Amino acid sequence: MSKIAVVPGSFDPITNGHLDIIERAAKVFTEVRVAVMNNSSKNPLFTVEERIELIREVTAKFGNVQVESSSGLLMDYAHKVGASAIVRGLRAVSDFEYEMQITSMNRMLDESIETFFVMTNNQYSFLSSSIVKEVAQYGGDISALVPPVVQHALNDKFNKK
Ligand code: COD
Repeated sequence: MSKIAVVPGSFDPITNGHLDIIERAAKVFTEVRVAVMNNSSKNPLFTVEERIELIREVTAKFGNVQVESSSGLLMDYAHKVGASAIVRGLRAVSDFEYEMQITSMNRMLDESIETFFVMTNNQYSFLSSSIVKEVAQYGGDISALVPPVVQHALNDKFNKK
């Protein structure tokens, strides 16, 4: 039986931490849908299309990962694609409160879809898209934090500004 998991996020841009979670999900589930949620409360550096393209390039090697965007509720999207699970990454205790809040809300919206938490590889436990953008903006070395294609995209963004 096919088991579909959704890995949702902003992915502005995708980092090695995100990739680690997607890879772990792709090993367990038949199909993974990475959902770039068009979250109006954030002011993104990359357009949704740019984020999708970067994620597609770095996840193509897994074979069972599809990338799409959605602008509504996550649970509506998950229901629409027939997912049985949401997979989220946990970095540190500080992630727990926020994750508990959104998971409880999502469960109220649709009890049939379970949320699973995957602990990141220790080497990425400090990593976030915001940190990567800040270091890249001031010319720091981010080669250990993001795939090369993302590093180039960040350099292009900041060199243009
Ligand atoms: N290691 C492991 N995991 C990581 C790392 C890392 N270094 N960095 C990030 N992650 C994980 C995060 O914990 C998360 O699980 C995922 O990767 C994506 O992270 P982000 O930061 O790109 O995305 P978020 O957390 O901003 O995504 C929030 C959503 C967009 C999913 C949320 O706002 C949402 O569902 N919006 C849609 C509207 C909705 O349905 N709202 C109701 C629920 S409150």
